[in-house]
Order: sequence, then C-alpha cells, then structure tokens
Amino acid sequence: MKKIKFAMFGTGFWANFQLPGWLELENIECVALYNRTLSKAESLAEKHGIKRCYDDPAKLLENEELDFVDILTDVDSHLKFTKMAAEKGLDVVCQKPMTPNYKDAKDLVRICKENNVRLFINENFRWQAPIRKVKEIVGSGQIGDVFKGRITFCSAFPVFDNQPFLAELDQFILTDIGSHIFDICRFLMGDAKTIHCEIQTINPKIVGEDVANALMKMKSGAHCYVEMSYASILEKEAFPQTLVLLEGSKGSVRLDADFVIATTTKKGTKSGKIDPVIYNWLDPEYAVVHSSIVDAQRDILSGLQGGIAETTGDDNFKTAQLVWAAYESAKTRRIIDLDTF
Ligand code: 89Y
Repeated sequence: MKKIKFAMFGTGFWANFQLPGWLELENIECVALYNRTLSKAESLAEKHGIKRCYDDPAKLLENEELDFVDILTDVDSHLKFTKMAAEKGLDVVCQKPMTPNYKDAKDLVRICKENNVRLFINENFRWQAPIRKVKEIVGSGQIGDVFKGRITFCSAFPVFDNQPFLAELDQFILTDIGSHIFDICRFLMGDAKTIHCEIQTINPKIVGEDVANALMKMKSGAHCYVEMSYASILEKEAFPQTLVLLEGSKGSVRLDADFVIATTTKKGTKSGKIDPVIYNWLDPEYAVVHSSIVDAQRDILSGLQGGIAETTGDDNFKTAQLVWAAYESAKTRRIIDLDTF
C-alpha cells in the first residue's frame, strides 16, 4: 500500500502526542513540521526524526510532496491553513474545536467540499477504550432502549498550566471540553434535537466560562444531561475521564472513575474494568486521552485511504453545532432547536 505523506502544522502541547500517535501506524510518514516559532518545530522534529521544519507555511506547501496536512495550530488559524491546504488539493485533518465561531465552521466544511478534498476532525474522546465499551454494551441490547443519559466531565485539574492560552479564551469550556463531550453524547445517544444550556465563570483568573450544564432532547426522544466544569473540587479527581450513566428500558450502564463499567439489569450488576493501552510517549496524567489518539488517527487514516471514518468534517460539524447552539442558549436563555440553528 502507498505510504501516505503528511505535514503537521503547529507543534504545541498536543503535537507531542499526536505526532508519535501517527507514528504508531503503518503506511504513513510525517515529512515536515511547520510552527511560527521554528525552534519549537525543530526540537519536536529532532525527537521523532522528522527531516524538515518550516516557519513559512506557504513554503512548506510549495516544497513538500504531501497527501494531507494535520492542523493543530491555534484555533484562530484553522480556517486559514485549511484553505491553504485545500486549495493545493490536499486532504485536511483539523484539530477540535474546528473554528472560533459557527460561521467559520460552516466555511471550513464548505471550502473542503468546494476543493474536493477530504476533511477529518482529530476528535479522540469517542475513541477512549471505556467509551467504546459503553457503546458496545448499549449496542448489545442488554439495557434496552436508552431513555436517559448523564455525561459528566467535572474536575479541578490545573489545565491552564499545560495550555495557558485556554485561560485567555472568551469562550472556554464549551469549545475546549464541550467539543469532546457533546461528541461523546452524539456517539452514545445519536443526534440531538434541542439543547438548553447555562454557563458560569467561577475561576476569577480566566476570561471565559469554566462551568456549563446542558440538557438535550435527542432525536431518539431520550434526554441527555451534560455537566462540564473545571471548577469542581471533588472527593475523587477524575481528570481527564468522562463519566457516563445511561438508563434504558431493561437496565443501565455506568462508566465510573478509573474505568470501572457496571451493567445493571433486573438480574443484577456485572462490573469490569477497561484500561487504556499505555504507550511510552504518553503523559500519564492524560493517559486515557493520549492513548485514544492512536485509535482516532487509525480511523482517520483509513478515511484518508478511501475507507469510512467516523470523525469526518460533516459528522463533526454536528458536534460543533451543539457547541455554538449551547452558547446561543446560554446567551438568550432559550431552548435551541438544532434543525433550524
Ligand atoms: O484541550 C483539552 C483537550 O482536548 O483535552 C483535555 C484538554 O487538554 C484540557 O481541557
């Protein structure tokens, strides 16, 4: 099979994990890195044996023979770099959140379509091993038809230490974690029909909101309550785990802290534990997330090779739509209908 060649745009925090994540896969080669501060690209390149680095994105696109670009620069530049790559006929893999606003998300998807290139969003939370297991349990029919879900991501982990720019965002938790958690909701419960959301800012040192609570009515008729917070000082700090409770007509499934999954029916409860694969390059504090990068990127690679992938631009646009509809709901104090948003 032909080796797929790509360049990575952006060598910040997540590049340290996404690059080795790609390198775990067969038939793929990273040929160049771009970063506006060249020295940062060079130190990542040296670590992983990448031959060329650039601080001029146009020059990189001119000089290198590529099949796709993986864009993980600041969110404000996703659209600009997507346009540059798409106009050269290159497929695009873009970091979540797609864009800093709803209009740009529509443009990002449209530009890729107009240039006839594939677009994938590097969304990995739905690829976490325990989340896949929950989906498998629901799919097996053991808990019957799901009528209610609670998806929780509440923590006091100091995220701003590793990613200081998050503290400066006008819109923080819904774009940063909401993009992942709404995607998990869609993955487990299908698409949403309506959303109502309330937000708060608790940490006085940050600009955006750090608490968001949303209630969705899913197209299936099920209700989904989503809690997100980076201000929650809890007995059990579970960062970066997403906790899940799904209730169905025949039982329930609960994903608890430390990857314990309990399935309950009228016959009783069965429990098990699903640990993530531990790679030597991952940061143990982010283990379950970093590990899922490999599975997410394996799926995207199959999409780039012409197969079917889950996190396409069109699919992830529905997740982005939930993020922007949640802000609209919080601002207007209204329930937002996704079909007309
Ligand atoms: O940026 C975020 C992400 O994608 O996963 C966790 C995180 O690093 C902080 O919320």
